[in-house]
Amino acid sequence: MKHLPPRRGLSLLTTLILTPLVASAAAEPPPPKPNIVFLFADDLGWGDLRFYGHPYAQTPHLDKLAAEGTRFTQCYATGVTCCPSRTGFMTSQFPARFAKYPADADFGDRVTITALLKQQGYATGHFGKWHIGPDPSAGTYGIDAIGADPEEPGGGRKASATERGRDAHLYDETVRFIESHKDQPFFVNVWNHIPHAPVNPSQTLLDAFGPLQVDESKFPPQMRETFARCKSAGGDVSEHLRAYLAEIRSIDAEIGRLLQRLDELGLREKTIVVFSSDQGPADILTPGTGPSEKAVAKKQQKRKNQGKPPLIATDESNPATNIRLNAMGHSGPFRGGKHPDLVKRLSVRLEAWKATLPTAYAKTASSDAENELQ
Ligand SMILES: [Ca+2]
Repeated sequence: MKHLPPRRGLSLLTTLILTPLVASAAAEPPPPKPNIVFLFADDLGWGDLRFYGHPYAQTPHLDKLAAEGTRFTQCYATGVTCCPSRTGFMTSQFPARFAKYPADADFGDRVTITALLKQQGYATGHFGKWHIGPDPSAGTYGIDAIGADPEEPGGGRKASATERGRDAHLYDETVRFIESHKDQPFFVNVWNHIPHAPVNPSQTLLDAFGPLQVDESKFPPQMRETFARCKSAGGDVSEHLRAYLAEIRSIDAEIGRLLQRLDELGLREKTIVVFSSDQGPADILTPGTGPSEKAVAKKQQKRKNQGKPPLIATDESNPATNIRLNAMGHSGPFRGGKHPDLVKRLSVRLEAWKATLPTAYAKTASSDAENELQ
């Protein structure tokens, strides 16, 4: 057999691959482009939804979505904090490939899913949490409409904006976006703040869990350890879990409203809806203990040095009412979640990596590692 020169071989290969596609495209209309709605929760645990086994969660709309769709039971996030995980989703790149923390420095020349879809004729939108660069304005990453909330470093949002919950407004914006673009393909990121601390639902939302008294025997040992830390800090397990579940119930209700609107617009069969969390649950922030507490303390000190107000308003004199204890995320049958894995593993690797870098660059890497604790 006579071998072709490499360039010719590549060209032939390209021709062979493309020819059937071109022929197919000439004979048939192009396949329809599905709409895509990507629902992202922040710090939600694997076990925080009813259909993944939480004994008290009220998530009927997500349960129905799981029953009617595909329920994934094994996947990996690209980071154990917010920005690194979102970097993986937006760029398909491991965050370690970025020299700078993308929340501060953006994605540089890396291609994003939104830019690719924009090139394919999609209307693109992003509503809610941002935390993926310094410029949340229309046009960034090929996104036509950005409704990013003003946020603190780390992505928290303090107030319950309405009785419906602190993320209800972003579903209002998303529905308006979909209504405006219902006659063309669209992609929309719906990036919730819930249940990232501070978890602080309205009384209306709390009322749904009013009678709940937690039976700790319904949880695996690792969650009972969380309950023990809560109690040792003066907290009431039932009270704090009620608050946590009330916020999750609020986004479930909003998702139900969004899905209903898609049905009313006749878009059910044209729309892919995906729900995910960015990583595992944060540890409860018991005063003075745990890696999450240390990370928050470091951030608080940094903000104090910069003359900025504290991240989270808390009543330090009364830990039983400290809303930081409301972060009662459940990892299901697993251990770990946000922060702990990062502190135990990644920091060690970064230290080894720094030893191979020029001094000036190692300083940047160290600074970025500290930022990732957000
Ligand atoms: Ca997160």
